[in-house]
Amino acid sequence: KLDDFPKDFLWGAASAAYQIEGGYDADGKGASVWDNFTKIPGKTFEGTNGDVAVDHYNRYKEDVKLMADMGLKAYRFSVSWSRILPEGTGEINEAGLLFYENLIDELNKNHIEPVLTLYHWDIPQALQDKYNGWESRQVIEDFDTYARVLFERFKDKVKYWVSFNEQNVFTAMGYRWEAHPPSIPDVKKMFEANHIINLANAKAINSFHEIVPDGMIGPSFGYGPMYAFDCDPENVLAELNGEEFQNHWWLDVYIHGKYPKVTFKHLDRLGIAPTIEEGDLALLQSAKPDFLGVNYYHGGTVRANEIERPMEKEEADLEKSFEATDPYLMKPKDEQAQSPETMMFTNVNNPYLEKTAWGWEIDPVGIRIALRRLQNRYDIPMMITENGLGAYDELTDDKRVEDDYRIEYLKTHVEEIQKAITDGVDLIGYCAWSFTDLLSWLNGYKKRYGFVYIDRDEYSEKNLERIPKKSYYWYKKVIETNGRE
Ligand code: BGP
Repeated sequence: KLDDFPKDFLWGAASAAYQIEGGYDADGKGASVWDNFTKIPGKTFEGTNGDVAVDHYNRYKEDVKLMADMGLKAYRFSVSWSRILPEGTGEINEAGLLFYENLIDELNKNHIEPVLTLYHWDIPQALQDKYNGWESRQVIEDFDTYARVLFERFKDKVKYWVSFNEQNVFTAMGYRWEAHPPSIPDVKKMFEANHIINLANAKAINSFHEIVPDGMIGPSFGYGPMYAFDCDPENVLAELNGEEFQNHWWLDVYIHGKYPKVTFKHLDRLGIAPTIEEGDLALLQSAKPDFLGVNYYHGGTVRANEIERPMEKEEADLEKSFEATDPYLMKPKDEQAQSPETMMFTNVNNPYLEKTAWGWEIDPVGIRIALRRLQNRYDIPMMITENGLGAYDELTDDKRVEDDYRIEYLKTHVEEIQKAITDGVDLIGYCAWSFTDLLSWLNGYKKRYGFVYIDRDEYSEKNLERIPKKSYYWYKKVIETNGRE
Protein backbone atom coordinates (compact mmCIF):
# COMPACT_ATOMS: atom_id res chain seq x y z
CA LYS A 1 0.00 0.00 0.00
CA LEU A 2 1.27 3.43 -0.95
CA ASP A 3 1.67 6.33 1.46
CA ASP A 4 -0.42 9.42 0.79
CA PHE A 5 1.37 12.50 -0.44
CA PRO A 6 2.23 14.81 2.48
CA LYS A 7 -0.69 17.11 3.41
CA ASP A 8 1.08 20.31 2.38
CA PHE A 9 2.76 18.82 -0.69
CA LEU A 10 3.61 21.55 -3.19
CA TRP A 11 1.93 20.63 -6.46
CA GLY A 12 3.46 23.14 -8.82
CA ALA A 13 4.61 24.13 -12.25
CA ALA A 14 7.79 25.82 -13.39
CA SER A 15 9.07 28.37 -15.91
CA ALA A 16 12.05 30.64 -16.57
CA ALA A 17 12.22 34.36 -17.33
CA TYR A 18 13.68 34.31 -20.83
CA GLN A 19 11.35 31.55 -21.93
CA ILE A 20 8.10 33.28 -21.03
CA GLU A 21 8.40 36.97 -20.22
CA GLY A 22 9.10 38.84 -23.43
CA GLY A 23 9.43 42.56 -22.70
CA TYR A 24 13.11 42.14 -23.49
CA ASP A 25 13.82 45.87 -23.23
CA ALA A 26 10.74 47.01 -21.34
CA ASP A 27 10.91 49.48 -18.47
CA GLY A 28 14.66 49.84 -18.31
CA LYS A 29 15.66 46.18 -18.64
CA GLY A 30 19.24 45.61 -19.80
CA ALA A 31 20.16 42.91 -22.32
CA SER A 32 21.03 39.42 -21.13
CA VAL A 33 23.35 37.11 -23.05
CA TRP A 34 20.30 35.25 -24.36
CA ASP A 35 18.71 38.40 -25.77
CA ASN A 36 21.73 38.65 -28.03
CA PHE A 37 22.63 35.01 -28.57
CA THR A 38 19.35 34.09 -30.26
CA LYS A 39 19.96 36.86 -32.79
CA ILE A 40 23.39 35.73 -33.98
CA PRO A 41 22.90 34.27 -37.47
CA GLY A 42 23.51 30.54 -37.40
CA LYS A 43 23.08 30.37 -33.66
CA THR A 44 19.38 31.01 -33.69
CA PHE A 45 17.05 28.14 -33.11
CA GLU A 46 14.45 28.08 -35.83
CA GLY A 47 15.23 31.76 -36.29
CA THR A 48 13.14 32.77 -33.34
CA ASN A 49 13.81 34.39 -29.99
CA GLY A 50 12.33 35.48 -26.66
CA ASP A 51 11.72 39.16 -27.44
CA VAL A 52 8.00 38.64 -26.95
CA ALA A 53 8.01 35.00 -25.85
CA VAL A 54 4.53 34.37 -24.45
CA ASP A 55 4.25 37.93 -23.19
CA HIS A 56 3.99 36.89 -19.55
CA TYR A 57 5.48 40.28 -18.69
CA ASN A 58 2.20 41.92 -19.67
CA ARG A 59 -0.14 39.02 -19.05
CA TYR A 60 1.04 37.68 -15.71
CA LYS A 61 -2.32 38.41 -14.07
CA GLU A 62 -4.15 36.33 -16.61
CA ASP A 63 -1.60 33.55 -16.13
CA VAL A 64 -1.89 33.61 -12.35
CA LYS A 65 -5.66 33.52 -12.69
CA LEU A 66 -5.32 30.30 -14.71
CA MET A 67 -3.01 28.90 -12.03
CA ALA A 68 -5.48 29.79 -9.31
CA ASP A 69 -8.37 28.20 -11.22
CA MET A 70 -6.29 25.07 -11.51
CA GLY A 71 -5.62 25.07 -7.78
CA LEU A 72 -1.84 25.21 -8.22
CA LYS A 73 0.00 25.21 -4.89
CA ALA A 74 3.39 26.45 -6.06
CA TYR A 75 4.77 28.32 -9.02
CA ARG A 76 8.46 28.30 -9.86
CA PHE A 77 9.71 31.22 -11.95
CA SER A 78 13.07 32.91 -12.43
CA VAL A 79 14.11 36.52 -12.09
CA SER A 80 15.94 38.15 -14.95
CA TRP A 81 19.11 39.64 -13.45
CA SER A 82 19.30 42.38 -16.10
CA ARG A 83 15.75 43.50 -15.33
CA ILE A 84 16.89 44.26 -11.77
CA LEU A 85 20.41 45.48 -12.53
CA PRO A 86 20.54 46.44 -16.21
CA GLU A 87 24.34 46.67 -16.11
CA GLY A 88 24.70 43.62 -13.89
CA THR A 89 25.89 45.81 -11.01
CA GLY A 90 25.32 49.36 -9.87
CA GLU A 91 22.02 51.09 -10.47
CA ILE A 92 18.92 49.13 -9.41
CA ASN A 93 15.96 49.29 -11.79
CA GLU A 94 12.94 49.75 -9.56
CA ALA A 95 10.51 48.98 -12.40
CA GLY A 96 12.08 45.53 -12.76
CA LEU A 97 11.72 44.78 -9.06
CA LEU A 98 8.16 45.99 -9.19
CA PHE A 99 7.25 43.53 -11.92
CA TYR A 100 8.35 40.61 -9.73
CA GLU A 101 6.79 42.12 -6.65
CA ASN A 102 3.43 42.38 -8.41
CA LEU A 103 3.75 38.80 -9.64
CA ILE A 104 4.64 37.55 -6.15
CA ASP A 105 1.79 39.51 -4.56
CA GLU A 106 -0.63 38.10 -7.08
CA LEU A 107 0.59 34.56 -6.33
CA ASN A 108 0.39 35.01 -2.59
CA LYS A 109 -3.08 36.52 -2.86
CA ASN A 110 -4.14 33.34 -4.62
CA HIS A 111 -2.40 31.05 -2.10
CA ILE A 112 0.20 29.91 -4.61
CA GLU A 113 3.63 29.50 -3.04
CA PRO A 114 6.23 31.41 -5.09
CA VAL A 115 9.44 29.46 -5.77
CA LEU A 116 11.95 32.02 -6.97
CA THR A 117 14.97 31.03 -9.08
CA LEU A 118 17.81 33.56 -8.98
CA TYR A 119 19.58 32.36 -12.08
CA HIS A 120 18.12 30.52 -15.03
CA TRP A 121 20.89 31.12 -17.57
CA ASP A 122 20.50 34.80 -18.44
CA ILE A 123 23.56 36.64 -17.13
CA PRO A 124 23.56 40.35 -18.05
CA GLN A 125 25.38 40.99 -21.33
CA ALA A 126 27.18 43.88 -19.62
CA LEU A 127 29.02 41.42 -17.34
CA GLN A 128 29.83 39.13 -20.24
CA ASP A 129 31.38 42.10 -22.03
CA LYS A 130 33.13 43.44 -18.96
CA TYR A 131 34.90 40.32 -17.70
CA ASN A 132 33.60 37.26 -19.59
CA GLY A 133 30.83 36.57 -17.13
CA TRP A 134 31.31 33.35 -15.18
CA GLU A 135 35.00 33.19 -16.06
CA SER A 136 35.92 36.00 -13.69
CA ARG A 137 35.96 35.80 -9.90
CA GLN A 138 34.46 39.29 -9.82
CA VAL A 139 31.13 37.69 -10.72
CA ILE A 140 30.99 36.02 -7.28
CA GLU A 141 30.66 39.42 -5.66
CA ASP A 142 28.31 40.75 -8.30
CA PHE A 143 26.01 37.76 -8.13
CA ASP A 144 25.88 38.09 -4.37
CA THR A 145 24.95 41.76 -4.66
CA TYR A 146 22.14 40.88 -7.07
CA ALA A 147 20.93 38.05 -4.84
CA ARG A 148 20.95 40.30 -1.77
CA VAL A 149 18.75 42.85 -3.50
CA LEU A 150 16.15 40.13 -4.02
CA PHE A 151 16.57 38.58 -0.55
CA GLU A 152 16.03 41.97 1.09
CA ARG A 153 13.08 42.91 -1.05
CA PHE A 154 11.21 39.60 -0.93
CA LYS A 155 12.29 38.06 2.37
CA ASP A 156 8.78 38.32 3.82
CA LYS A 157 7.00 37.24 0.67
CA VAL A 158 8.94 34.27 -0.68
CA LYS A 159 9.89 31.20 1.33
CA TYR A 160 11.38 28.89 -1.34
CA TRP A 161 14.35 29.99 -3.41
CA VAL A 162 16.44 28.27 -6.05
CA SER A 163 19.98 29.56 -6.49
CA PHE A 164 21.19 28.15 -9.82
CA ASN A 165 19.25 26.25 -12.42
CA GLU A 166 21.09 23.27 -13.95
CA GLN A 167 24.64 24.45 -13.54
CA ASN A 168 25.71 21.20 -15.19
CA VAL A 169 23.70 21.98 -18.30
CA PHE A 170 24.50 25.63 -18.88
CA THR A 171 28.25 25.20 -18.35
CA ALA A 172 28.40 22.24 -20.76
CA MET A 173 26.19 23.95 -23.34
CA GLY A 174 28.12 27.19 -23.07
CA TYR A 175 31.69 25.89 -22.93
CA ARG A 176 31.50 22.64 -24.76
CA TRP A 177 28.69 22.16 -27.20
CA GLU A 178 28.43 25.75 -28.46
CA ALA A 179 24.69 25.62 -27.96
CA HIS A 180 24.34 28.31 -25.29
CA PRO A 181 26.20 31.57 -24.77
CA PRO A 182 29.11 32.23 -24.55
CA SER A 183 29.51 29.35 -27.02
CA ILE A 184 33.22 28.77 -26.47
CA PRO A 185 34.29 25.14 -26.84
CA ASP A 186 36.99 24.92 -24.18
CA VAL A 187 36.70 22.31 -21.44
CA LYS A 188 39.40 23.90 -19.30
CA LYS A 189 37.37 27.12 -19.22
CA MET A 190 34.26 25.09 -18.53
CA PHE A 191 35.72 23.58 -15.37
CA GLU A 192 37.13 26.94 -14.24
CA ALA A 193 33.82 28.75 -14.78
CA ASN A 194 31.99 25.92 -13.09
CA HIS A 195 34.17 26.30 -10.00
CA ILE A 196 33.49 30.03 -9.90
CA ILE A 197 29.76 29.35 -10.11
CA ASN A 198 30.12 26.96 -7.16
CA LEU A 199 31.69 29.77 -5.18
CA ALA A 200 28.98 32.23 -6.23
CA ASN A 201 26.37 29.69 -5.21
CA ALA A 202 27.97 29.20 -1.78
CA LYS A 203 28.34 32.90 -1.10
CA ALA A 204 24.73 33.64 -2.05
CA ILE A 205 23.47 30.78 0.12
CA ASN A 206 25.36 32.22 3.08
CA SER A 207 23.86 35.65 2.43
CA PHE A 208 20.44 34.06 2.23
CA HIS A 209 20.78 32.41 5.61
CA GLU A 210 21.76 35.74 7.09
CA ILE A 211 18.89 37.71 5.52
CA VAL A 212 16.09 35.12 5.23
CA PRO A 213 16.69 32.76 8.17
CA ASP A 214 13.24 31.19 7.91
CA GLY A 215 13.37 30.56 4.18
CA MET A 216 14.71 27.61 2.23
CA ILE A 217 17.22 27.77 -0.59
CA GLY A 218 18.91 25.22 -2.80
CA PRO A 219 20.23 24.72 -6.33
CA SER A 220 18.17 22.90 -8.98
CA PHE A 221 20.30 20.23 -10.52
CA GLY A 222 19.60 18.47 -13.81
CA TYR A 223 19.89 14.94 -12.51
CA GLY A 224 19.95 11.86 -14.68
CA PRO A 225 20.69 8.56 -12.97
CA MET A 226 23.34 6.50 -14.75
CA TYR A 227 22.68 2.87 -15.58
CA ALA A 228 25.21 0.20 -16.39
CA PHE A 229 24.46 -1.32 -19.78
CA ASP A 230 24.59 -4.75 -18.17
CA CYS A 231 26.16 -6.52 -15.22
CA ASP A 232 29.58 -6.91 -16.83
CA PRO A 233 31.72 -5.54 -13.98
CA GLU A 234 33.55 -3.28 -16.46
CA ASN A 235 30.23 -1.68 -17.32
CA VAL A 236 29.29 -1.37 -13.67
CA LEU A 237 32.55 0.47 -13.14
CA ALA A 238 31.64 2.74 -16.06
CA GLU A 239 28.33 3.48 -14.33
CA LEU A 240 30.22 4.46 -11.20
CA ASN A 241 32.40 6.76 -13.27
CA GLY A 242 29.41 8.21 -15.11
CA GLU A 243 27.48 8.87 -11.91
CA GLU A 244 30.45 10.66 -10.41
CA PHE A 245 31.42 12.62 -13.51
CA GLN A 246 27.90 13.64 -14.53
CA ASN A 247 26.28 14.07 -11.14
CA HIS A 248 28.38 13.90 -7.99
CA TRP A 249 30.82 16.36 -9.52
CA TRP A 250 28.23 19.06 -8.72
CA LEU A 251 26.14 17.52 -6.01
CA ASP A 252 29.01 16.65 -3.66
CA VAL A 253 30.12 20.26 -3.85
CA TYR A 254 26.62 21.61 -3.14
CA ILE A 255 26.01 19.35 -0.19
CA HIS A 256 29.45 18.57 1.23
CA GLY A 257 31.59 21.37 -0.17
CA LYS A 258 34.09 19.07 -1.85
CA TYR A 259 34.82 17.60 -5.26
CA PRO A 260 34.69 13.84 -5.69
CA LYS A 261 38.23 12.49 -5.70
CA VAL A 262 38.27 10.13 -8.66
CA THR A 263 36.96 12.70 -11.13
CA PHE A 264 39.17 15.45 -9.73
CA LYS A 265 42.24 13.28 -10.11
CA HIS A 266 41.19 12.28 -13.61
CA LEU A 267 40.72 15.91 -14.68
CA ASP A 268 43.97 16.85 -13.04
CA ARG A 269 45.79 14.23 -15.11
CA LEU A 270 44.24 15.76 -18.22
CA GLY A 271 45.29 19.22 -17.08
CA ILE A 272 41.74 20.53 -16.91
CA ALA A 273 40.90 20.40 -13.19
CA PRO A 274 39.73 23.73 -11.78
CA THR A 275 42.14 26.00 -9.93
CA ILE A 276 41.35 25.87 -6.23
CA GLU A 277 42.55 28.98 -4.44
CA GLU A 278 43.06 29.37 -0.74
CA GLY A 279 39.78 29.83 1.05
CA ASP A 280 37.70 28.28 -1.74
CA LEU A 281 37.03 25.00 0.01
CA ALA A 282 36.24 26.74 3.28
CA LEU A 283 33.63 28.86 1.48
CA LEU A 284 32.14 25.82 -0.25
CA GLN A 285 31.95 23.94 3.03
CA SER A 286 30.37 26.82 4.89
CA ALA A 287 27.24 26.92 2.73
CA LYS A 288 24.68 24.17 3.06
CA PRO A 289 21.48 24.26 1.01
CA ASP A 290 18.18 23.66 2.81
CA PHE A 291 16.81 21.50 0.04
CA LEU A 292 17.88 20.13 -3.30
CA GLY A 293 15.93 20.97 -6.43
CA VAL A 294 15.86 18.08 -8.86
CA ASN A 295 15.09 18.55 -12.55
CA TYR A 296 14.38 15.16 -13.98
CA TYR A 297 13.87 14.31 -17.64
CA HIS A 298 15.89 11.16 -18.24
CA GLY A 299 19.01 9.29 -17.20
CA GLY A 300 21.79 7.74 -19.24
CA THR A 301 23.13 4.28 -19.93
CA VAL A 302 26.83 3.62 -20.09
CA ARG A 303 29.36 0.95 -20.83
CA ALA A 304 33.09 0.74 -20.41
CA ASN A 305 35.08 2.94 -22.71
CA GLU A 306 36.33 1.25 -25.82
CA ILE A 307 39.88 2.01 -24.84
CA GLU A 308 39.46 -0.16 -21.79
CA ARG A 309 37.70 -3.01 -23.49
CA PRO A 310 36.70 -3.57 -27.13
CA MET A 311 32.97 -3.64 -27.84
CA GLU A 312 30.88 -6.63 -28.67
CA LYS A 313 28.98 -6.30 -31.93
CA GLU A 314 25.60 -5.84 -30.23
CA GLU A 315 26.98 -3.05 -28.09
CA ALA A 316 28.62 -1.37 -31.03
CA ASP A 317 25.24 -1.24 -32.76
CA LEU A 318 23.63 0.25 -29.69
CA GLU A 319 26.32 2.81 -29.45
CA LYS A 320 25.96 3.73 -33.09
CA SER A 321 22.25 4.21 -32.61
CA PHE A 322 22.96 6.70 -29.85
CA GLU A 323 23.13 9.58 -32.18
CA ALA A 324 21.11 12.65 -31.48
CA THR A 325 20.47 15.91 -33.13
CA ASP A 326 19.69 17.57 -29.82
CA PRO A 327 22.95 18.90 -28.38
CA TYR A 328 21.65 18.09 -24.90
CA LEU A 329 22.15 14.49 -25.89
CA MET A 330 25.43 14.80 -27.69
CA LYS A 331 28.03 12.36 -26.71
CA PRO A 332 31.66 13.36 -26.73
CA LYS A 333 33.03 13.47 -30.22
CA ASP A 334 36.31 11.72 -30.93
CA GLU A 335 37.66 14.84 -32.48
CA GLN A 336 36.83 16.84 -29.36
CA ALA A 337 40.33 17.76 -28.25
CA GLN A 338 40.19 16.90 -24.59
CA SER A 339 37.26 14.66 -23.99
CA PRO A 340 37.24 14.20 -20.23
CA GLU A 341 35.00 11.17 -20.44
CA THR A 342 37.75 9.25 -22.19
CA MET A 343 38.67 6.26 -20.04
CA MET A 344 35.61 6.78 -17.88
CA PHE A 345 32.52 5.66 -19.79
CA THR A 346 30.69 5.64 -23.12
CA ASN A 347 27.01 6.46 -23.57
CA VAL A 348 24.82 3.88 -25.25
CA ASN A 349 21.14 3.52 -25.99
CA ASN A 350 18.94 1.89 -23.40
CA PRO A 351 17.10 -0.88 -25.24
CA TYR A 352 14.27 -0.88 -22.67
CA LEU A 353 13.15 2.72 -23.09
CA GLU A 354 10.97 4.56 -25.59
CA LYS A 355 11.86 8.08 -26.63
CA THR A 356 10.11 11.39 -27.16
CA ALA A 357 9.98 13.05 -30.57
CA TRP A 358 13.24 14.75 -29.60
CA GLY A 359 15.00 11.56 -28.64
CA TRP A 360 14.76 11.97 -24.86
CA GLU A 361 14.22 8.66 -23.10
CA ILE A 362 10.93 8.23 -21.29
CA ASP A 363 11.77 6.62 -17.99
CA PRO A 364 9.30 7.08 -15.13
CA VAL A 365 11.02 4.50 -12.91
CA GLY A 366 14.14 6.62 -13.32
CA ILE A 367 12.58 9.40 -11.24
CA ARG A 368 12.17 6.97 -8.34
CA ILE A 369 15.72 5.73 -8.81
CA ALA A 370 16.91 9.35 -8.91
CA LEU A 371 15.13 10.28 -5.69
CA ARG A 372 16.29 7.12 -3.94
CA ARG A 373 19.92 7.58 -4.91
CA LEU A 374 19.91 11.24 -3.93
CA GLN A 375 18.17 10.59 -0.62
CA ASN A 376 20.64 7.88 0.14
CA ARG A 377 23.75 9.89 -0.67
CA TYR A 378 22.74 13.37 0.48
CA ASP A 379 19.91 12.91 2.98
CA ILE A 380 18.34 16.31 2.36
CA PRO A 381 14.74 17.39 1.59
CA MET A 382 14.10 17.51 -2.15
CA MET A 383 11.74 19.19 -4.54
CA ILE A 384 11.21 18.09 -8.13
CA THR A 385 11.69 21.49 -9.73
CA GLU A 386 11.15 20.28 -13.33
CA ASN A 387 9.73 17.24 -15.09
CA GLY A 388 7.64 17.14 -18.22
CA LEU A 389 7.13 16.11 -21.81
CA GLY A 390 8.02 18.17 -24.86
CA ALA A 391 5.63 17.37 -27.72
CA TYR A 392 4.13 18.74 -30.93
CA ASP A 393 0.65 19.61 -29.68
CA GLU A 394 -2.19 20.15 -32.12
CA LEU A 395 -4.91 22.70 -31.60
CA THR A 396 -8.22 21.42 -32.96
CA ASP A 397 -10.60 23.68 -34.89
CA ASP A 398 -12.78 24.01 -31.83
CA LYS A 399 -9.72 24.99 -29.80
CA ARG A 400 -8.92 21.95 -27.76
CA VAL A 401 -5.62 20.19 -27.15
CA GLU A 402 -6.05 16.48 -26.48
CA ASP A 403 -2.64 15.80 -24.95
CA ASP A 404 -3.30 12.34 -23.55
CA TYR A 405 0.36 11.46 -24.14
CA ARG A 406 1.36 14.23 -21.70
CA ILE A 407 -1.13 13.01 -19.12
CA GLU A 408 0.28 9.52 -19.48
CA TYR A 409 3.84 10.83 -19.09
CA LEU A 410 3.09 12.92 -16.01
CA LYS A 411 0.82 10.31 -14.42
CA THR A 412 3.45 7.60 -14.62
CA HIS A 413 6.07 9.93 -13.13
CA VAL A 414 3.74 11.04 -10.33
CA GLU A 415 3.04 7.38 -9.53
CA GLU A 416 6.75 6.72 -9.23
CA ILE A 417 7.33 9.69 -6.94
CA GLN A 418 4.55 8.42 -4.72
CA LYS A 419 6.39 5.12 -4.53
CA ALA A 420 9.59 7.01 -3.70
CA ILE A 421 7.77 8.82 -0.89
CA THR A 422 6.49 5.46 0.33
CA ASP A 423 10.09 4.21 0.22
CA GLY A 424 11.01 7.02 2.61
CA VAL A 425 12.19 9.84 0.37
CA ASP A 426 11.73 13.33 1.81
CA LEU A 427 10.03 15.13 -1.09
CA ILE A 428 8.35 18.47 -0.48
CA GLY A 429 6.98 19.24 -3.92
CA TYR A 430 6.68 18.51 -7.61
CA CYS A 431 6.85 21.26 -10.22
CA ALA A 432 5.93 20.09 -13.67
CA TRP A 433 7.64 21.78 -16.59
CA SER A 434 5.81 23.92 -17.56
CA PHE A 435 2.66 25.91 -16.78
CA THR A 436 2.19 27.54 -20.19
CA ASP A 437 3.89 26.65 -23.42
CA LEU A 438 7.08 28.66 -23.78
CA LEU A 439 10.28 29.09 -25.75
CA SER A 440 12.38 25.94 -25.77
CA TRP A 441 16.01 27.08 -25.69
CA LEU A 442 17.09 25.04 -28.67
CA ASN A 443 13.81 24.19 -30.34
CA GLY A 444 11.80 27.37 -30.57
CA TYR A 445 8.08 27.36 -29.82
CA LYS A 446 7.07 24.11 -31.43
CA LYS A 447 8.40 21.91 -28.62
CA ARG A 448 5.58 22.42 -26.18
CA TYR A 449 5.52 21.47 -22.51
CA GLY A 450 2.66 23.48 -20.99
CA PHE A 451 -0.62 22.67 -19.32
CA VAL A 452 -1.82 25.76 -21.14
CA TYR A 453 -1.47 26.08 -24.90
CA ILE A 454 -0.24 29.42 -26.20
CA ASP A 455 -1.46 30.33 -29.63
CA ARG A 456 1.75 31.42 -31.30
CA ASP A 457 4.34 29.79 -33.51
CA GLU A 458 7.99 30.35 -34.38
CA TYR A 459 7.51 33.41 -36.48
CA SER A 460 4.12 34.82 -35.66
CA GLU A 461 2.91 35.84 -32.26
CA LYS A 462 -0.70 35.54 -33.46
CA ASN A 463 -2.87 36.53 -30.53
CA LEU A 464 -1.02 34.65 -27.78
CA GLU A 465 -4.32 33.31 -26.57
CA ARG A 466 -4.17 30.99 -23.54
CA ILE A 467 -6.02 27.69 -24.00
CA PRO A 468 -6.00 25.10 -21.19
CA LYS A 469 -5.15 21.64 -22.54
CA LYS A 470 -6.69 18.36 -21.43
CA SER A 471 -3.69 17.89 -19.13
CA TYR A 472 -4.62 21.13 -17.34
CA TYR A 473 -7.87 19.58 -16.16
CA TRP A 474 -6.14 16.32 -15.30
CA TYR A 475 -3.55 18.09 -13.11
CA LYS A 476 -6.30 20.15 -11.44
CA LYS A 477 -7.82 16.86 -10.33
CA VAL A 478 -4.47 15.53 -9.14
CA ILE A 479 -4.07 18.61 -6.98
CA GLU A 480 -7.65 18.50 -5.66
CA THR A 481 -7.23 14.91 -4.54
CA ASN A 482 -3.63 15.35 -3.38
CA GLY A 483 -2.34 12.86 -5.88
CA ARG A 484 -5.14 10.34 -5.81
CA GLU A 485 -6.96 11.69 -8.89
C1 BGP B 1 15.75 22.18 -18.70
C2 BGP B 1 15.71 23.68 -18.48
C3 BGP B 1 14.40 24.30 -18.82
C4 BGP B 1 13.68 23.69 -20.00
C5 BGP B 1 13.75 22.18 -20.02
C6 BGP B 1 13.26 21.57 -21.31
O1 BGP B 1 17.06 21.79 -18.94
O2 BGP B 1 16.03 24.00 -17.16
O3 BGP B 1 14.59 25.69 -18.93
O4 BGP B 1 14.04 24.30 -21.17
O5 BGP B 1 15.06 21.71 -19.80
O6 BGP B 1 14.24 21.66 -22.26
P1 BGP B 1 14.00 21.87 -23.79
O7 BGP B 1 13.25 23.15 -23.91
O8 BGP B 1 15.34 21.95 -24.42
O9 BGP B 1 13.23 20.71 -24.26
